[in-house]
Amino acid sequence: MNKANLILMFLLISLLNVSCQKELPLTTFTQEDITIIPIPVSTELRDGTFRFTKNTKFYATESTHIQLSEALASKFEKAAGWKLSITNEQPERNYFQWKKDDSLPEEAYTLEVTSDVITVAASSFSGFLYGMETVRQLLPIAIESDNIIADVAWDLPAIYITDQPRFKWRGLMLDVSRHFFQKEYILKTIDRLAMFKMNTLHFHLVDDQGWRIEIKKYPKLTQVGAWRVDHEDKHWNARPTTTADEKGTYGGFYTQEDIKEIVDYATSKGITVVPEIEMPAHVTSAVASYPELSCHERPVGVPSGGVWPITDIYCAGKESTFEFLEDVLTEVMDLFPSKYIHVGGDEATKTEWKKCAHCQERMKNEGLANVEELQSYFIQRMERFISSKGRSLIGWDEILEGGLAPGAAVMSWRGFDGGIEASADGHHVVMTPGSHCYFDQYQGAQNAEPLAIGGHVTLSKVYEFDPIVPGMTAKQATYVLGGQANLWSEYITTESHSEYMIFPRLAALSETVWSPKDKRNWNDFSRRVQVMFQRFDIMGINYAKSAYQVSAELTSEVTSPKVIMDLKNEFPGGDIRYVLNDGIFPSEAKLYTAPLEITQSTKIKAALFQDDKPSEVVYENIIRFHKAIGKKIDYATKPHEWYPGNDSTLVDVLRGTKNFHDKKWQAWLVDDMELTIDLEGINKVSKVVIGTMENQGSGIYYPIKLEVMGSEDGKNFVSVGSIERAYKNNGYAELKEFEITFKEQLFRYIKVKGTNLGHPPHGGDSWLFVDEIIIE
Ligand code: TNX
Repeated sequence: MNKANLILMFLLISLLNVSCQKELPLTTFTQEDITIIPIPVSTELRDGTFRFTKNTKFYATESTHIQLSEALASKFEKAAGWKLSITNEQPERNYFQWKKDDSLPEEAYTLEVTSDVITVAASSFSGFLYGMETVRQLLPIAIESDNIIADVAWDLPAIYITDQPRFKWRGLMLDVSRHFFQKEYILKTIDRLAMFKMNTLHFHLVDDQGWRIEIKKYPKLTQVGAWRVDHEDKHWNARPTTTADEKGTYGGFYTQEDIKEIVDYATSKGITVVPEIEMPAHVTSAVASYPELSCHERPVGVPSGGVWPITDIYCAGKESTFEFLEDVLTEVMDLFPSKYIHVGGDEATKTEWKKCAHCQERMKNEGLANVEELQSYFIQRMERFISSKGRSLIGWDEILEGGLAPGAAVMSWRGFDGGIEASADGHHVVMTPGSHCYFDQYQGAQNAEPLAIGGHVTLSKVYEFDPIVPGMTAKQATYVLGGQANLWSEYITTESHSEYMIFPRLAALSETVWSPKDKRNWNDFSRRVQVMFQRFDIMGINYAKSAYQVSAELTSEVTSPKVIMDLKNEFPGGDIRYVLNDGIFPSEAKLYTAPLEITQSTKIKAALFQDDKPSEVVYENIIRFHKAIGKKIDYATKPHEWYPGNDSTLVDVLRGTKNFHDKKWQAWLVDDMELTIDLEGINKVSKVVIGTMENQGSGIYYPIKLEVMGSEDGKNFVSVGSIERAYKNNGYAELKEFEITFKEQLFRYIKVKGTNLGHPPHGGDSWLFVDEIIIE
């Protein structure tokens, strides 16, 4: 090939190259495209577009800025295949820069994007980090990809954002005791917390079922206390008690090296790790390791499942207990630089303290009137130790009982009350009420969700959370540090299940603790979080889609019997379609536009449709009309005052759910149920169905006997059938219909007797729950 030909070929190849790298048009952005979560304080969309190309540079001179530049550059390396350069000389055009602005508060940032330059300004590391996280969320979702994605316009809108958090404690608690989670998962979760501008990981390292942190001075805590007999195949509350001589094989713990790695990594993501070392209760794992820490000093096994009440607690009398705890906390404080050290303090049943000579002597010497004051002595003593090391104690709201040490902070979990009380007394408070912040509870209909502990904390419920409670004074509000979600892990055995419980609820929580209250808007959040779902998809996060589940709100009228059925899902404006009775689903499904009026027994199937396809979980129900609807019930034994229902609860067509607080149930505690229904006329009767529930973890048991009797005059009854069912251990929440059928007879009155188990074999009282008595 001669020289001229060579040049020609070279030219041709360059031309080809240029045409392959076809220029994508610059994206034009609208307000709709801005979907940042948590929503910033102010956002001003401007004209213009910044485009990242393989030549875009980061201009960074300080080490923290270089570190953050590298973090974003590595995302581009994975998703775009570019190695963006970081330079300490100001480039001429198309670059990303960091500006120190000491006038901005801690954690605040401003972000200015022009078509040429991206500028993040802040006064602290966290501020710069959050500015970068906002840039990340303004970039196409492809930025989350670990594989190169072609033909992406890596564009950002020209924009000006000012932003800062509403609260300074924005937390998530991970319980790694009930189930152990690998270090790698903790690191991954830290990343995801930072993405939502959360800044606290509360690390629940100690509980009855496992001690999870290496303590050099007490090696048995992890040799013994980190391992339990593997009963993972059984429901948490149906696991047998283990003894001290059984070998534990389920568990794990973090070495001190692991902990350092976690803390360092968290620091690089603006996250403080607050360790929780429980005391005086929730410590069976420690007592199993060193029995002398308890009052009774008997060897015990590390429990494999639920323990209730919790009586194997630390002895508050012996000095050696306090020496042990001070040693443990010294090692813990060396590892965790956090201001706050969490000492638990919850759910101590103090029966041993009442019997223990050491505890009694302590009470006498210290002038303590009762065991509650002894708990207060315990916590106050730990508070003095912790504050002598320049740190502050935080504990669950039980630490308020019997008086609280002045410098201590309170985590309010039994509702908001503990936090209200503590803030009135000048204590700092973190709000974590079960009603809004317990991510171990169901986020959708119980029958459509993986097994959880109970309760309902839906996405929109989390979104309603506010750490400042109406009625708090302005002064009290200043003591509220912020809010936190707690993920207890009794029922969470895998990382993917843990993700399912955290996401998307964490997104909702982040907005409640970061964004100004007046920016909160459920409809707008619904739109933004659904874009976030696409990001989660690319990130491989197993998030819950429960907000797409269709549920029905049913009301009934019993006089001229009808049921009004209102179908909905959590996000507004959904395309819900349904079929009734023998309609074929989904092909014959009709668009739902208004509540349905149902006047006879009806089957229904409904779901949310997206692109003409129903979502995975289909709502199904059978509304069953029967002869007793609205009829008068004469109760020989009244239901308990906590579940009184009303005159027609048992004959209103409406069925209860596994959420036993749903007001569709009547319940009897220890007492039997006995009632008579007046059909107000002679009827042909051949079947009686009694709807019940079992949830042994919550003390609810099936009846051990049901008997049905009929009468024409209300005086002379004949027995038509009965069912006996002996108590059986059952770890699950279940709904069951007991059906008694008999040869058709003429009756006006139907008497139903349900025999309560009374007292379950392992002690306590039992509830008998009934939602409907169907007569056919
Ligand atoms: C109560 S919240 C506990 C935990 C359980 C949780 C289950 C708190 C301070 N104590 O030990 O795991 O309920 O929701």
